Amino acid sequence: MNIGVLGGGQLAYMICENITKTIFNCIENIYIFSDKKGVPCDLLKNIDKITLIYGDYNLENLLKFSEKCDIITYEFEAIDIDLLKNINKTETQIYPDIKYLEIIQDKFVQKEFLKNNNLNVGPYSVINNTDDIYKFIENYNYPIIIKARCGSFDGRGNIVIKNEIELNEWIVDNKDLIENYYMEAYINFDNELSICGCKNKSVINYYEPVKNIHKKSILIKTEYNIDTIKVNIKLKVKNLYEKLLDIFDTKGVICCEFFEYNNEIYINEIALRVHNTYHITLDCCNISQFELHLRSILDLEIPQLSFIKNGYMYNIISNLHTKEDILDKYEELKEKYAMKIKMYNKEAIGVRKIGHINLIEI
Ligand code: AIR
Repeated sequence: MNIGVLGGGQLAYMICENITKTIFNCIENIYIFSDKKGVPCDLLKNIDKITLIYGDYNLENLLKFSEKCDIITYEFEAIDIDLLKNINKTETQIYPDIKYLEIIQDKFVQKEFLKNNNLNVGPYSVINNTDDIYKFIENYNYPIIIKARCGSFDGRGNIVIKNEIELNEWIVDNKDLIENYYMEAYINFDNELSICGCKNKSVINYYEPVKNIHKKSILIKTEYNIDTIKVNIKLKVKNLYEKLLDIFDTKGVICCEFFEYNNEIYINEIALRVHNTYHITLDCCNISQFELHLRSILDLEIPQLSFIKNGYMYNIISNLHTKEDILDKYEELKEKYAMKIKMYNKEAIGVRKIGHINLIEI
């Protein structure tokens, strides 16, 4: 079996690092496609069975790439869907199925889809003109959060608007681009949670939910401990995830993020890929989400997913949450937790995830 991965960032890097012996034996090659050099996957270039292919994301390049692959997966979502539809016309399979990718690529369309399928989401609205924004604020009041509909992640493209002055400024700066955004009421959540797993041969497998902390819309910490999340909330998260995977019926890891507010949960966002909030599985679970993803797309057996250790994951984020910040926190925890540092071979440009640290309960 020849596998292709679109994207050469840290997620692709960790997928490839988690090729276990069983997986290694059932693949001939893994091809990684990246539109630039200087990416985390560059580190894999001398590894047996792994080949890096650099080029622009255009039809010619991607069709050539797909000819080498039986299965293609992706490690980021902002890929031109029309290019992928062309690959879909060939023998090569893409997982997760791009009909779901098309839905989630536009975060407004994603919210509409979830709402229409009776899956709980918070208040949101399209922005066709400034009147839409004023009306929304009349209903929900400040603050609101304006989000880029397409192409953004890690908090990029999210703007919290706290008052009229900030709103007017935003309108002036974005008046010609207003339709590229949609808005959400700011949920003053009690917790942010996520869950991740996959569906194979009609069976839905998932890890226990985890609790997350964000700063400026970017994940800085994930926590897993049996008692962290209330039992009734865990149940709601799992039920909602099962409903979601009944609809998103495809191979590959799918992650869902939630807000917990007043004993209710609301879907914040869905990712059709391995996810930062489950990097903790690398050191605290029986198998990692990366191995799970490979097993899922290759139709290999999926064991019951379980946490075998409590732990934390801290993101190392340039100009926001540095390695030193985390090592300072570790000083107080080092009696109880082992530490594993993972750097991604990325330059510290702007606010950017460049590594993570897992703390594993001893
Ligand atoms: N990524 C994809 N969607 C969300 C995230 N965080 C990962 C992928 C992608 C990398 O982030 O691995 O390649 C890009 O990060 P950056 O900082 O280079 O933009």
